[in-house]
Amino acid sequence: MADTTSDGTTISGGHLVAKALKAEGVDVIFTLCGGHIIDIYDGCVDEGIDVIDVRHEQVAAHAADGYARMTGKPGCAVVTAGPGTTDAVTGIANAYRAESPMLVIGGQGALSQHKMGSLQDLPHVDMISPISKFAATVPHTERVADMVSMAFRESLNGAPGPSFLEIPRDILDADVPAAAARIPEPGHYRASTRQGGDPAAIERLAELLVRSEKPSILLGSQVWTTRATDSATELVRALNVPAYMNGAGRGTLPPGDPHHFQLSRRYAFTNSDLIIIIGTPFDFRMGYGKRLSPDATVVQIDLSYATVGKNRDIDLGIVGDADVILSSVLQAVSAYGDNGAQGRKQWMEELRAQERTAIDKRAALIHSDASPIHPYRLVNEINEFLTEDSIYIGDGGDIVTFSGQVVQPKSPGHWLDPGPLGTLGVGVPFVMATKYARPDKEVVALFGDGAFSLTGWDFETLVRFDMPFIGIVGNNSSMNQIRYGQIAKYGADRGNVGNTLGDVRYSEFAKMLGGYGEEVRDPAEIAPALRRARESGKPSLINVWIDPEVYAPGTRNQTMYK
Ligand SMILES: Cc1ncc(C[n+]2csc(CCOP(=O)(O)OP(=O)(O)O)c2C)c(N)n1
Repeated sequence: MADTTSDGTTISGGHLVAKALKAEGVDVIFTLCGGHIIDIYDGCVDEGIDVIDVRHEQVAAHAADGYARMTGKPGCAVVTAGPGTTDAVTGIANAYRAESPMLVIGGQGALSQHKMGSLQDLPHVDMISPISKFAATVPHTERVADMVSMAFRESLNGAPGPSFLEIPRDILDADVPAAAARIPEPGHYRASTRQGGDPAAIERLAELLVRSEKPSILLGSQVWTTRATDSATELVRALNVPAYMNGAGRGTLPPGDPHHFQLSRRYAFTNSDLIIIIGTPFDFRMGYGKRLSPDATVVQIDLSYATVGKNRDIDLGIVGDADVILSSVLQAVSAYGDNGAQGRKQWMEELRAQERTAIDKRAALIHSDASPIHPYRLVNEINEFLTEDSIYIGDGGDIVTFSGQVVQPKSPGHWLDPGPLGTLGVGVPFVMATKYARPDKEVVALFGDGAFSLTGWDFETLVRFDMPFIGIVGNNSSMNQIRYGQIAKYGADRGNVGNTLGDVRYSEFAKMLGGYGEEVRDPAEIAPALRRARESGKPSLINVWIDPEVYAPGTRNQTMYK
């Protein structure tokens, strides 16, 4: 603990917030202004913390989430009391389900007017407690920095997630003696080690792997969260294990790597004798674990004790950091003279044949010349456009389901999707966070026209902060993922209720706000338009007119509800 000064100087609550953010390494806040929070801005000016001001608080919260995913550091959004905080709720909820560490600071009426009906007074903490890892009111100016660091510690406890602090107006405004305010010292206010697994469990997993003839491994989001890319890659290569990737784990292995598999997961999980699930829960994306062979030995590794063994029985559960655990397993495996890698060649070939069959099945659609454009053609063009330095963001329904099958990020940490909350509208804020955190990277974002509309006005913020990116709208003038299920259930006559949109030329919207835009109706024009967007050096929207009458296999099977 280090008191900044003991010379009698005073410091305000707003400045204490900024000092605590600085101690955490936060270099930017995403925010929309309000009278309750102006003192925080003043503190940020002094501490050299950037202020990115957006047009909707949902965007601020999603951007804080995206920043955390990109940097590995908690993100921060600052929003005003009442509607400012309620607007941010969706972003907090999304980060909660996606296990993304961030702090949202909300304004509040003055404590001196507590429960008197002050402007924008709401029970924020009660509202946000169930969707955060920690939610509290700061009761005294002296406690401001201490509670900010407490919120960060809680955010990073186990599987990470969002924290919320409400700081009343008079607490932010007041000055206290600097010596009385605890300002925790960077690196000294939480554990300095990562959580490793039980050594006996590591030995057991090494033995299971060496003995397995048909193993498969799923590298989930926590592989990226814990930066386990190298240890995971080394392990699957050393042992010759097929790897599937989901969520932020996509890109752990580069496309073309012999251990990289994508389209044969169901076959692998039905036929494996050993299945290792790393850093992803048995939620709907995993069919609640029901699609794993009942005969397989199942191992689950997760940062959260509460996730391991949830919804499906397992044979070995290890709680801890994926990188630490996989590195230890690698070491344990090296003790075996023969790790069985050669014996798995045939299993790998069997899976590769499954992948080839799946690729052949859709080949005609991938190369379709139809207009309106087939979504498979669009997502394939995008996949071919991506470089090792392109970070891909998906925000939409059916079109993003298509892209999940075809688009392969070329590098780790180069894939962003909302996560299990399935929140439409994350795209523009994720672009903002990514361009802030990694200005050296190209950002390519695919939107559904429905999804883009939710937070699209913040395209203007991207223009204002000079954040060039390549945006593509897969425009079917509908909310197709929902429309499909409605038509299937209620028939064509009644199925189009509440799910159709206007024919909006999003290229014009981009141009109106100072960006670059093009309309594309001919599939041969997709690639040239994407290249021109890249060359424009501006935030861009390429509005691609896709066929509203075709649907992704995942949508047709309604897998998300099964
Ligand atoms: C905030 C939010 N509201 C509603 C939904 C439900 N929803 C899921 S997919 C979808 C349709 C999205 O339409 P669009 O982005 O145009 O993509 P498309 O399915 O047409 O490809 C909707 C409304 C959601 N996931 N998130």
